Amino acid sequence: MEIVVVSDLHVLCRRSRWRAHRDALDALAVDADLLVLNGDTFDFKWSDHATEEGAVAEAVRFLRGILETFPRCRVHVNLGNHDHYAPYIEALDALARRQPRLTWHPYFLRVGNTLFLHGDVAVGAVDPEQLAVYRGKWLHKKRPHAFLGRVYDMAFRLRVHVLLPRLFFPTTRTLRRLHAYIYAIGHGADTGLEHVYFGHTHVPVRARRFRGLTFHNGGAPLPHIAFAPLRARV
Ligand SMILES: [Mn+2]
Repeated sequence: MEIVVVSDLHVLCRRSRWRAHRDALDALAVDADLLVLNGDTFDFKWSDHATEEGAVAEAVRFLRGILETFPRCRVHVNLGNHDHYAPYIEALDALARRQPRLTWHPYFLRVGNTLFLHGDVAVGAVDPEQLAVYRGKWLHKKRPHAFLGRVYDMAFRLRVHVLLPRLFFPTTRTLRRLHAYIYAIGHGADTGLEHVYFGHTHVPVRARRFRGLTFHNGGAPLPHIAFAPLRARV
């Protein structure tokens, strides 16, 4: 089974360069059996839409477009923190009921020897209860004032968004937390798990071995950060 996985597109956020990578994604996913959108596919916190309805409608259009572009491919959506957003979840669930090729889960997908999860357990939420509490804060998240958006635009020009994740998410600590969470949900190496695909940290991880598992993170389509959709054969 050919699987393509892509994380942290942050569609809806003007700072994301996802459009520049769409052709590469399309080329990779054209003959895939499954496309995994691995969380923060949409960024409702930093959406420029005037209304939440507008933002949700654009997200649904994007997913419909994906399903049309890859007519023989199944599409699985894992939520991340930025799209663990109640109005979107309702629309996503409604779409999945109408589209048998589309499935979704708030936290993860296991296929054979491979686990896909967003990776926000890296903030320190190393069991399902802690992660649910963290995600709960995003369900009805209000958008910050437009001024803060402009501050972030400037911070991006200064590459703060490149430096801070490396500070907050040193890879060994991230992998230690992912490892703890994976065992807490009962998907350890003892169950035949070999590969873990995650995102969230915006720090690329290329097939790093850690305590019996191999971890992969394709980065994020943000300026000055490496990004690539990844291919997994399961
Ligand atoms: Mn995230």
